[in-house]
Amino acid sequence: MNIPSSILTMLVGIGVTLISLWYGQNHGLMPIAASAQASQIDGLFNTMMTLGVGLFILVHGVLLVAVIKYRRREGDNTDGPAWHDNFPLEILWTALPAVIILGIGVYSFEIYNSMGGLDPMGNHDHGTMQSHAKMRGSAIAGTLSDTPQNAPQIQPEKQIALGVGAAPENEGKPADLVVNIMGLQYAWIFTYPESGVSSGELHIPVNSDVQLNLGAQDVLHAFWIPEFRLKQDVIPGRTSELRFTPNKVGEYRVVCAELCGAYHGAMKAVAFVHTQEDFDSWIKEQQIASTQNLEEAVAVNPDKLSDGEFLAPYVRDIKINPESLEQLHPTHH
Ligand SMILES: [Cu+2]
Repeated sequence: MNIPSSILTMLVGIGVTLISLWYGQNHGLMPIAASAQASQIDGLFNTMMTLGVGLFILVHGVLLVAVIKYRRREGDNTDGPAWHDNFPLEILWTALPAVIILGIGVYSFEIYNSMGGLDPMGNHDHGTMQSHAKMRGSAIAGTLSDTPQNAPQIQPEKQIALGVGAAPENEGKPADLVVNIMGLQYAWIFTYPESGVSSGELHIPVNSDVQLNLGAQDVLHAFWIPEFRLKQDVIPGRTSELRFTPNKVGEYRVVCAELCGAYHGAMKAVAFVHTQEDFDSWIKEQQIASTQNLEEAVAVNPDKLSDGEFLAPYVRDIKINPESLEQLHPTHH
């Protein structure tokens, strides 16, 4: 019995669809999702994976069938039929990708918006050159809030137009925690403006609305935490922003995703997502450690000491006895 080709085509279509749908959800290519925003990105990725697998099977299936079915038979040296132009087919293979690409475009823009994506065209900072010059000269500890003197006064929230801002439901609300991040060859420096702590690691409490303000001191870097599905270029002289909600306690890698120099590959840091209590105690520890360092720093700072205090540690080393004094002042006799 011969199966009509339309039924065969339909069965193949159903099979390809089922395989693509299954693989699109079970590819296991993504690391664990550790932020509230990650599931949306995964949704987009899975959709593209589903379409990609379907197209892959379709294209390679047709190739395989053609290779087997239309192979040259023994003793057949004739030319193949010279046919060209299949108008309906051409319409199909032009329209189908167009619809798919448009759909993915609209879908991804929708996700970017719902995550709080910022409009790069809204970035009106005319003071880029001045602020760049200023950033170069500033010390590592320079804060990201440094604004160039002669730059036009712009509302800070208007100036930041790179990255991901507050999700629509958090719009207008200040974030629970703000961390300023400075990228430099070859490290990330994390400062916590509220508590004055600075660190080489990112520590954030779970399920809180976290805002990262990102800047670069020297060259382009890119801040990337794969588990949060967030990546943002950091640009000297500009501040970019990432706002998100970490939702899994754990330790994640912070990667620089922009080739920034010879030791770019070593530009790594760790992001710790803590429970709120653990985070509070970490902040406290850091504050105690930094005040201790500060006290030590004051103790060796000569400006803050009287001459006696300053010389005290040295006096012990100078062995003064009457004979040496005599030698020092021979003219007094
Ligand atoms: Cu880098």
